[in-house]
Amino acid sequence: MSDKTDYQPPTVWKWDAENGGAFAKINRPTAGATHEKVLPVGDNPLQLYSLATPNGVKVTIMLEELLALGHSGAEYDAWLCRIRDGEQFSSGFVEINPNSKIPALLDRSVQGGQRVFESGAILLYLAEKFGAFIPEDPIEKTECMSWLFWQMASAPYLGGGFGHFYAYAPAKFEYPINRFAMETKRQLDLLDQRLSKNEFISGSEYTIADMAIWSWYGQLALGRLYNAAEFLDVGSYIHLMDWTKKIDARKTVERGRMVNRVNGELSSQLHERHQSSDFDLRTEDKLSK
Ligand SMILES: N[C@@H](CCC(=O)N[C@@H](CS)C(=O)NCC(=O)O)C(=O)O
Repeated sequence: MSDKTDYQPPTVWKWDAENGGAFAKINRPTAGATHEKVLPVGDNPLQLYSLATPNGVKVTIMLEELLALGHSGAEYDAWLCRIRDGEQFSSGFVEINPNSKIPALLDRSVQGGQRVFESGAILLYLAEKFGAFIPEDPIEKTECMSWLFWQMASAPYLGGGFGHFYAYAPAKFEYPINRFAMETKRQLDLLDQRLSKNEFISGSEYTIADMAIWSWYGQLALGRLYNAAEFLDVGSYIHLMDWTKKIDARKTVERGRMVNRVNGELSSQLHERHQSSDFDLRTEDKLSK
């Protein structure tokens, strides 16, 4: 182990705002709004405030899937929330998500407006509202719920654990990288075993569990997260890779990934989405001309 340190925790922890990590500027030990700002609201029933991280993308994929099935009630305005600039701490955002994290949804089709936060809760809310992408069969439905909650509980080890120490921490520390690489590979192996016997995560149907898990583990396997595909030897999880590629080929997934995206090719960035034609007319390459 190369992480020799003479650090001794003090009796009472104190906030060191300059800890050097990639998110030092926005992290704070307190909750609540830091500034007053009203959120924009569009004409569609659903208002989404988000960013195209894995947690954001799982919701935009679901919305695009619902629209592709013909559910016009799923029309949505997607507004960009730049978390690196602290926009999740505005008073308007905190009203919709007191936890100050994207994604956050406001359903204006409900009397008085219904807020929904936590990406898993948003997926479940939409699946139940439209009766889609959640199995009717009680056994598959229960599997779907188990895997959806599995994703919500497991991805913090991948993102906040492995991803943070492998890609974002101010230095490469062997102990946490080893610990979280081991756990991430265990999770990948679990999914690979599940997918060796089932076409989709909850069984025979494509559901919100696939959308949630693909957004993290599928994108990791495709080398889109933390530049870690080789380090984690993702190609060895062959069933996971097959499932990943099959989902990646969906038009709805391509669209969902573009919404609220602020990096990559300009033609793949749709900062705000208000209607379906925006995918053809309002990507950053077109707006910057
Ligand atoms: N469990 C939450 C996690 C959401 C989350 O961690 N969002 C991140 C981006 S992926 C965020 O908004 N971070 C801003 C911050 O921590 O201040 C969910 O699934 O909705």
